[in-house]
Amino acid sequence: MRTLLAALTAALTLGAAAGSVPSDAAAASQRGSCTRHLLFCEDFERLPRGGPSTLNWGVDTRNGTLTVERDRRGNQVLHIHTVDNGRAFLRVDDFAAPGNRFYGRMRLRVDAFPTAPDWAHFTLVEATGTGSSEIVRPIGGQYAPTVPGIFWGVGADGGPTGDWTNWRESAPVVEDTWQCFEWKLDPADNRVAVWIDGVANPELSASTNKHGGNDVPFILPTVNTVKIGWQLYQGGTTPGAFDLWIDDIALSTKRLGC
Ligand SMILES: [Ca+2]
Repeated sequence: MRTLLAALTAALTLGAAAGSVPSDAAAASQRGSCTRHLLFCEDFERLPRGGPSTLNWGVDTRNGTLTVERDRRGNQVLHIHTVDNGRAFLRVDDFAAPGNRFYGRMRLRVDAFPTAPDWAHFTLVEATGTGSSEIVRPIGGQYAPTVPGIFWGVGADGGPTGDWTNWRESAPVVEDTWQCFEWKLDPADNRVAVWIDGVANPELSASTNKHGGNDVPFILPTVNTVKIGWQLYQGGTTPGAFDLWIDDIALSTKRLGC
């Protein structure tokens, strides 16, 4: 089994290096990616196509839809569609990580990011829980008209640090391309970290006294809910609707890689 896993890992790595889309699409269509012990996993392979029907996660939408689709290779993915400032999330309820420390991983392709209104702000991953009112947003971004550009940034809202998105010019978004996003939430120093396509970006991070909000400590909640999808907060967007595809979602006590 170990040899098989090693071979699979090697195959996946080669696929990633070759830039196939997504890297394990062919393999995933046959065996799925939920093969290890994980806190949560969804590869969409066992779900009927169409509106999601599962007991493993919930749906949180407003002016948005979630649809399980099959791509050209037979791999199943989640299509997220929202209109203007709508939202559509897959919601993991009753989540609990040992020691409140966990990693997340997903593959993602976004058709187009907002170029209006100015400072259009979007969130793809949100973690909430008890003990702190911070709504932690490890994966999100913002259109910055001053650069101009659209950039990823760690953010939060709802807590003492306020509403902030620490977008970084070192992390420009890439449209219409499958990428792998990983994040970590660690109660040690209340640290948030992000990797894109396996590469850590130290600017995509937050910790107790180093974050993008008010000058007060940033404290992670004991996470019991994780939402993955898309929300944009301002109305009057360009484009008028948003489409993205997500696959191979996993939450784990260990970093999974891509
Ligand atoms: Ca899949």
